[in-house]
Amino acid sequence: MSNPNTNAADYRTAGYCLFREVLDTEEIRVVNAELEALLRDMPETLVVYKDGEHKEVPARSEYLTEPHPGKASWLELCRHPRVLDAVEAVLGPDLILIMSHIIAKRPGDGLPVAWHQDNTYWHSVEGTEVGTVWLALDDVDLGNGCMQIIPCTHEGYPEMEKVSTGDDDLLGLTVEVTEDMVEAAVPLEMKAGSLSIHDSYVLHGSEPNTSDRRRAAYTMRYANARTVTVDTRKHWVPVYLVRGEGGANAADYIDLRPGRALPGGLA
Ligand SMILES: O=C(O)CCC(=O)C(=O)O
Repeated sequence: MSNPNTNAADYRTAGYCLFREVLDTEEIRVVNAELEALLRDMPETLVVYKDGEHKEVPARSEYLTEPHPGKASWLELCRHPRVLDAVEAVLGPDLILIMSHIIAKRPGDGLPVAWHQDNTYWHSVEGTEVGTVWLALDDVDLGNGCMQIIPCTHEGYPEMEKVSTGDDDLLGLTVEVTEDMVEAAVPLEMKAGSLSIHDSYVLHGSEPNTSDRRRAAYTMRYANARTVTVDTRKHWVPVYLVRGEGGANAADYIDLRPGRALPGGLA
């Protein structure tokens, strides 16, 4: 197992870090029961962003985007105090939740995710202090297609050009990487309940799941509300203030700080 960087203090230079055992076994069991329900009720088609456009495609368990605005349990997970403590350690005390996505690769079937940066997909988000929590819902390793990161590739915040993969993978798009870059990639192997946080500019991706084990993760995306603004007229889901102060666009965000009730009617 090679996870050389597990320290929040290295996040700024490496572009990622790991927090082990953030959720306990019982908490993960409850989240996985919710996931099973979602998988059972999956519609035949889903609208996803693929090949540079939104399109309707046959549903897959990698495409479960934005469960949080419509379901209390996913929204509560996004403001779980221990998850937010980890986010605060890298992004500071003023935090907005901007998106989430369940990416579950079935045994022997999961789609690969080609090398990419996140930021170039999010035109409604302005600023660099944006990070994704990747919460492992299963034990993950190279065998079942864990996420891999190319450290330090966020340096200078480059906006890399996207090119078609011409292949069947999650995004249909990738960026040009050198052999040296690929050799530097770090597999983020971890147990269910652990999480990594990666910068929105750092290169990352994953291989298909060729194992007989599922590989599921819940990605929750946060930003520093002081330095990042989200144009909620263009953004496709509500933005939630989950900790601290909301900054210049605070009036546009839903207040979900500790003690605040969930939006009306959410079960
Ligand atoms: O789950 C994966 O393999 C990739 C996740 C990813 O690209 C992301 O969270 O930004």
